[in-house]
Amino acid sequence: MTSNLEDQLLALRQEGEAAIAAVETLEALEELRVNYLGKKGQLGALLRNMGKLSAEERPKFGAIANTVKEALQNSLDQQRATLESAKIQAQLEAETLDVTMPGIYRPQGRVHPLNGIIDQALDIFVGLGYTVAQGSEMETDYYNFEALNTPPDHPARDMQDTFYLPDGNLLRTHTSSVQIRYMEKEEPPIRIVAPGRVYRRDDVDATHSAVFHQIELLAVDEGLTFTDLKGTVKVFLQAMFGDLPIRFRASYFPFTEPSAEVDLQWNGRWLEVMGCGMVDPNVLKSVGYDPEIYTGFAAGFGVERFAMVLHQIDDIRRLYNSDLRFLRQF
Ligand code: 2NL
Repeated sequence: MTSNLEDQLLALRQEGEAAIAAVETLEALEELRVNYLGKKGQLGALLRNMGKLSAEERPKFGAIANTVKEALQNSLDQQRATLESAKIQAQLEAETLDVTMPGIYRPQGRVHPLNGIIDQALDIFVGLGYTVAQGSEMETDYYNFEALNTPPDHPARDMQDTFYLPDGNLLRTHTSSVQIRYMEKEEPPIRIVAPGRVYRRDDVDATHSAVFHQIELLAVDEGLTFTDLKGTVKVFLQAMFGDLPIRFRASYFPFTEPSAEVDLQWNGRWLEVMGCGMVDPNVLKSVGYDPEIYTGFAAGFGVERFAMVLHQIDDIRRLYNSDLRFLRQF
């Protein structure tokens, strides 16, 4: 009886150790533990037969059963340690970062020269207390011309100069329309700067484009004079171009009176860079401001022209080609 049970114990140990050594996953190992050492496991089943043994046989059998249990437990612990470290090793290998691998090339973009000029100009005006205003590129005849004291027979209204849309609207020829809409909504004092894309029916050449960019500024308050205009324009131009001489030349715009053109001495030559003037009383009236109380000044310039002067660009079309060999220079 004893030897039979003993043989079964030893066979269980041998079979168990072999099975444990062969197992490849922690989950399968746990199944084996339950199978051999668990409450309803094989070792327990053999131990339940101990009752059939004589009083002398029992301690001997019990001692063997203990060594078998310890041996199996040892094998389980060992195999668990082996599998766990193999698992960590595999994870480490899978997550390894080879810092000597070449990186992924991500080309870096940069600010387009036109946006660079716009950013610079807006920064200067914001620094002077101006608010940036923007609006639609499609406009009505009223906001683009009529409210700006531009009579129906003015050459700017000619079909030859303006893009009219089939529905009677047009593509704005300046950003002044943004300023008219702003004045309609707000009361003085007003200081705004309006950057944006504008459209003219020009033949395209080295210095003309049908689509270009303009920045206009407008200030309306009690007591503003031409001196305020001159001071503002001078501060702005010197911040953009450096401490160079400037001069004002009398000119004409329908929406300002008096009007002037501003020249800048650049590389020893006088260069026309801006137009400006005191807001015509008719423009103030059209937005409901009393010209007996308020005066205003306004100015406008082309962004492309500034970019061409500052970066020595010889052809306006280079600004629109998106040729990286050109754009990388800025
Ligand atoms: C230029 C000249 C100018 C203005 C724009 C303006 C706007 C309002 C009222 C009065 Cl709402 N004037 N704008 C005035 C003078 C000149 O632009 O050469 N632009 C490229």
